[in-house]
Amino acid sequence: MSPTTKDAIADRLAEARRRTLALVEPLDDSQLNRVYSEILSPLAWDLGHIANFEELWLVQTIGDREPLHGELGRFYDAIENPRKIRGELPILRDSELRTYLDDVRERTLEVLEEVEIGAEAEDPLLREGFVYEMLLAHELQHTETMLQLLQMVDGYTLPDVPELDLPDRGPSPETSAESSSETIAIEAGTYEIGAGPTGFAYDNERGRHEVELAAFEIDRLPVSNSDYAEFLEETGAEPPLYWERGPDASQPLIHVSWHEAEAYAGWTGKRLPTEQEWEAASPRLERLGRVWEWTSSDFLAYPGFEAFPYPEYSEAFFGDEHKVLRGGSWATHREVMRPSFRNWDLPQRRQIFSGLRLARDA
Ligand code: AVJ
Ligand code: FE
Repeated sequence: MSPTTKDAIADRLAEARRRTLALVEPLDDSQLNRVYSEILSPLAWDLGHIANFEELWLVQTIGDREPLHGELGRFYDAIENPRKIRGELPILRDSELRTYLDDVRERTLEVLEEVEIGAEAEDPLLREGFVYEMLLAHELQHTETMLQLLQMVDGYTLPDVPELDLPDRGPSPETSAESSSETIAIEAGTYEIGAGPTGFAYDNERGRHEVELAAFEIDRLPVSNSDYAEFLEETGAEPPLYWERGPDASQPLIHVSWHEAEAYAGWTGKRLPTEQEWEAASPRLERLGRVWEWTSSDFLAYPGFEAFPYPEYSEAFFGDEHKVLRGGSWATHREVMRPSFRNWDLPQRRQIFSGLRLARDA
């Protein structure tokens, strides 16, 4: 692979890191170490985990080097260490943490010089630069998790830097009364679902396969705060998380659980789309990328699923416990948004940037 492509990878890794560091720049060490919520990690854990994941894949696995801190990696294993205990782990903190981030990156760049990452690379981890794409996606996904926690930090405001030019900070898109109730009709037929064989995608998006869908309708826009306000008034349901901060009526509803999304859809006489319906309709949907959209689907393996490169990324979460979300939110980097991307979470969660879009049988 040509040196410019390696340079491009190095630049993108640097850009993701600038985004990560810009997010925490306004905070001091005590805020990084503080446990704000049982369902989220202290920011210091996310930072150390980002570096440790990089060290594991780009330095140890690809570069065949020893880790910098021996057994430290086991405290950054997301499955071994549930979020509610992460504040008590002997993880790196303060200046040691910053040094670790820098030292791992230095070694990553050293290894990058040595490897062959072309389309013909023998190692499937290196083919088309897969492992580098995975690392980039991982860091960018963690910046979204960090933003979930940053919502809970009193007085936190996003630094005004280009790395954090998040869509939510732009002018709010106009919606007229008629456009918010418009639906798109999708014909019955066979649709292709999932990521194609080339280009970066997670294992859970493969293999691409056909599904038969009955005719259905789906809303052009996600449910708005003003739509939901009506529901709250009529039913006395509990408001979404952070509702008291004063939502802009025309903006998409955000911070609702799957249960709340289901209840709202039922109240309107419609329903949540399945993830297959969502993906089939995706080229025609509008206002994507402001809120994740809950679907009615459980997070399950596609036909012919093969775990790659490790079963703990997706396979460990398959089953009826987690529901799939599609699209992406204002906190999702555009580089990790794609129609086949499957996000998942527990149905009671609402600290995530989640809303919904309504569907119904035609
Ligand atoms: C895809 C957001 C559900 O946070 O558990 C981060 C992403 N995986 N590190 C998660 C992820 C490993 C994942 N979600
Ligand atoms: Fe992770």
